[in-house]
Amino acid sequence: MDRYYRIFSEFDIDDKAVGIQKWGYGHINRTLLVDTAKGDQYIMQMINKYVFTEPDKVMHNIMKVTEYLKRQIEEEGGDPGRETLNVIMTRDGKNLYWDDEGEPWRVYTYVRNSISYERVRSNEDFYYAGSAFGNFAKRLIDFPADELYETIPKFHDMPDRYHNFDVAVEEDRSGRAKNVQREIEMAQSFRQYAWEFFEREQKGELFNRVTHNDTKPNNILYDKDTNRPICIVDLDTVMPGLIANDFANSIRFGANRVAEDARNYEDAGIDLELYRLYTKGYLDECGSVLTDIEKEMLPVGARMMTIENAIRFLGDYLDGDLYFSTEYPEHNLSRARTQLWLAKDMIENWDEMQDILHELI
Ligand code: ADP
Ligand code: GN1
Ligand code: MG
Repeated sequence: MDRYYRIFSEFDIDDKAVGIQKWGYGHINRTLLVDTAKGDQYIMQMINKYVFTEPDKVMHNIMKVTEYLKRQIEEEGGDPGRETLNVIMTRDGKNLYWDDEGEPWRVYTYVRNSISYERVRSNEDFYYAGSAFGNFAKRLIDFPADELYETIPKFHDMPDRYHNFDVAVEEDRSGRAKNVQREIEMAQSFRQYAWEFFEREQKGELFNRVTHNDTKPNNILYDKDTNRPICIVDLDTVMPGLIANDFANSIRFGANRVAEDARNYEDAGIDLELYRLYTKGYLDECGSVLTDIEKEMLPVGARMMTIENAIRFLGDYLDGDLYFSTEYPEHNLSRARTQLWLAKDMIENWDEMQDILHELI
């Protein structure tokens, strides 16, 4: 813990940490909440170098995007101190502090009076989750995507994801493959769905915008008093990407009938009402700035993102849990199963998912 106090003192804050605790349920970074003597709070995070091999590029993207968002928020008469992330610099003017163990740290102001949810509390919250990410897309619609680095190359490249999955099955580094033959077969049976975006990009029908790439509802901060979203966090994966993928991650995470890591995976399935509400919230905000094909592709993205996460979790399980943090040995398997069963259910409910989209566009 002493180490954390020392690291915090490297940032340009005229105050002193008096309490530091672990914060949030993210799978990637180490997130800490810092309480200070003056009664302020900060979020201090160690960026996971295994996942983000070039943290300086991550910070380049975050600085660019938050500066742009701040200008937009000011023009809208909003509060840039709360409606986007605010990076605190180090005493020597850097946006990252590299500690003596070679780990990169950053500090954000804590968005006061805010809360994030692992599971939304109500259907209404989920409508607003859709509108929050729709608003994020709309605000960034004119941002030049080529000013940003691709911080995790091929992040949502499905053919590449399947290639990596095949390697994980083939190598079976943890010796676990024999126990999950059924899951591997199921994942292989979804391969036919992997190509659609790739082919449409080749034809020029889909193209990169600036996207968040990790639109889980727990990356939204809601105002504790009004219950409305105020800020989108977790901007590490902000980079050029496809709109449908941004829409999609929320659906597979938040409109599943069970939690991402539930053990009763056979109950997983698409909650069509939550899917409808999120889609409505999303399109209410950004429908007017998307192309027709982008809108058509939203459910395709949801199906594809569910399969993507299934093969990532199952691949990591086979690798021996190297990427996602886990709390027990079968954690990644539980996650993979909820995604496989959700994907199966989406395929069975495909016509309904399409009909709902068409009612809304
Ligand atoms: P991870 O990449 O590990 O998911 P996040 O950046 O999403 O890390 O942070 C984890 C959690 O910390 C979030 O879900 C949110 O609850 C909280 N959080 C992150 N940044 C802030 C902030 N600036 N103000 C308030 N809470 C925050
Ligand atoms: C990771 O950081 P977190 O927990 O919000 C992952 C996402 C996955 C998600 C699965 C950089 O997100 O891509 O969809 O877990 N982030 C990265 O829950 O790989
Ligand atoms: Mg997060």
